[in-house]
Amino acid sequence: MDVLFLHVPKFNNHYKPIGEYSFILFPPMGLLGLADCLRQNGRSTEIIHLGVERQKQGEIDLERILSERNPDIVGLDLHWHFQAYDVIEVAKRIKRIRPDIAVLLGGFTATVFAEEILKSYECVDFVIRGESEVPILDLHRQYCSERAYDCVANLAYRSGGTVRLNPISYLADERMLNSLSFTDFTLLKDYPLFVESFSRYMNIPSLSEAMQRRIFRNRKGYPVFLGRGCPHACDYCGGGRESHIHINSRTRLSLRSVEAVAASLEDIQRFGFDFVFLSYDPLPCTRAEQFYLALFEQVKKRGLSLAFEIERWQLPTRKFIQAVRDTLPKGSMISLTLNSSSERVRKKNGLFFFSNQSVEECLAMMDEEGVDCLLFFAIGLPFETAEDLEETARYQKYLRSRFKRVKLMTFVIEIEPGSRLNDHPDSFEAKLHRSTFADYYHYHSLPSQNHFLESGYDRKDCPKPGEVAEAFCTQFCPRAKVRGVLAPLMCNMMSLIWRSGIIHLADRILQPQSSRTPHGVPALAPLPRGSRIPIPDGDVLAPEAASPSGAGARFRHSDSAPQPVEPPLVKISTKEDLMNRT
Ligand code: B12
Ligand code: SF4
Repeated sequence: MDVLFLHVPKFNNHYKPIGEYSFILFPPMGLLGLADCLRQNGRSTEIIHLGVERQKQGEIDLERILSERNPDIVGLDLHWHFQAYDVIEVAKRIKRIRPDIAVLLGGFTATVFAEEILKSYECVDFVIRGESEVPILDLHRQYCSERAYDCVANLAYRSGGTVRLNPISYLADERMLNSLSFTDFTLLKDYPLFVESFSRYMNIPSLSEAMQRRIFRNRKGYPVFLGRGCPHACDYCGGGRESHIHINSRTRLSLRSVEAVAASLEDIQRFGFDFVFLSYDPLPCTRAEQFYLALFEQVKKRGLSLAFEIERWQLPTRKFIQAVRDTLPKGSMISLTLNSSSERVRKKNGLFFFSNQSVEECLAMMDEEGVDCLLFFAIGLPFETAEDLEETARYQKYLRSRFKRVKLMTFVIEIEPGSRLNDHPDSFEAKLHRSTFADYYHYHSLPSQNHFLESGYDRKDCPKPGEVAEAFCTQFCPRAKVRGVLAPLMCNMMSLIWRSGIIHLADRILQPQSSRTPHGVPALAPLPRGSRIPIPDGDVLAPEAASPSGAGARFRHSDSAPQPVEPPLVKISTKEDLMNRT
């Protein structure tokens, strides 16, 4: 096989009261597109989701996977920082088993930390920074021929003991995005199991699917790919305007056509999902609504029965709300993001700005028109004082009592690599707990961390992370029906029940035939003994990387790494260029 992709979820997570579960179950939307691009250009490829593999086989047997497929390159997506530890562990195992196979990483987090990763982890050979359709084809061609990597756009690699970062000169254009399929699930091994058990945010491998459905009451959902780039600049986001410029060199939006998106929706339904989310809304309001209304017509024309969750980044008009009600299947809803009840906090964090009054007018319209709304809040934002937190809790209570169709969901904000908050913490009066890849690797290696409650930074004159977590438990937890001190009490009780094993026992009695992984069994088997090349065991850093304080080594970007002298050969990325090149 030419390129084998492995999607590695974050395996060990604890979210009281639930205990052991896997997270990051959706691969990046672009991964199916990458595989399709390789296939359209005559390369053999496949995606294996290691969560699905573990559920199907009871274990992840990398040795068998690699010997059966014998790939030239294994590509691991490292899009979300949550994957930092598990992806590196899989990369190490691949190199132990088959040092001859090239290990390639890509995605947002791999891009932000490309240099550090290549300096610190010998098990990683390449990182493609940013978008990757043409670069991955070029990389494969070079890997199988003269190995002249300086002409592969966006590629980061080691050469002569240093890390080279080729310029990020490849960016997909609209023609490229419209010509690829992002929903051909036949490229994903065992896709029916993915649809059934991984098309949601969490999976508990030690419980049967039937029991999990009882707990989560989930539908089988999938995000449809609409386009790339973002014109907004929410300061906590690692995918806003500036992040896209720094991370992917993307200064503009590239959107897919209505027809291409409608075809994806048809695929999503055909492959067995019953719910789709559109979590991307970067156009100005009028243009966005034109796009959606044309898409809704297609949904009606094609007789699709998928329910929709449409995340709007601006307040929708009455016409749009009515169109959701009249053209989309039952169960569809709109989601909006308010973050904080404080307009001051929202403004200071560069968040979408609409007044509370206009939000309430919009919620009233949805109530009148009979359309459900999911309203997102985030706590732990820079400049959010204890009073702001209390006010947000009060405001939520008021919204709940006034609007019957609105559901509220609150998250603790978390530091994201590549965000403005991450890159300029001083401007936000914040002190970061993690900023290097080694920090993320270490943090995510600790299974008891509850990342849902942990922002990863301290703020001046604002509640401490522990206080934010406590406020979340007592005032904002979406699972608890009660508020105040009773909420954590109930949670502790549930946690005890979970740990007593009663739920697992009941599950085994009710579903004796279902496959599940026994409690406490690690997702990845221990490393095989006797590797042929030395693989660092942990975050082994370059000697110059030790922190001046000596308190834990920290990576520092080195200015000394020589850059390629020649400009890159790949400058543009239309579909025709691609066809001519291969
Ligand atoms: C739409 C979206 C979603 C959708 C769809 C996600 C998906 N499956 O891709 C949903 C709603 C499901 C979602 C969920 C989450 N998201 Co989100 N999401 C976005 C959003 C708005 C756009 C995504 C996007 O356009 N990606 C950009 C394109 C470039 O990526 P792509 O096409 O998928 O992949 C290309 C490259 O990344 C690369 N690549 C990807 N994989 C690989 C692998 C290899 C081997 C190679 C070579 C290349 C490569 O090549 C691809 C093709 O060119 C971004 C913000 C933004 N505006 O970008 C946040 C963003 C990506 N999400 C983010 C987060 C944190 C999350 C959640 C963890 C939130 C949470 N706590 O639950 C979850 C994760 C859920 C999961 N994986 O199971 C962060 C990631 C930050 C980080 N560096 O870790 C972002 C940046 C927003 C933020 N808050 O900072 N998200
Ligand atoms: S959070 Fe803000 S900056 Fe990030 S993708 Fe959404 S709109 Fe863009």
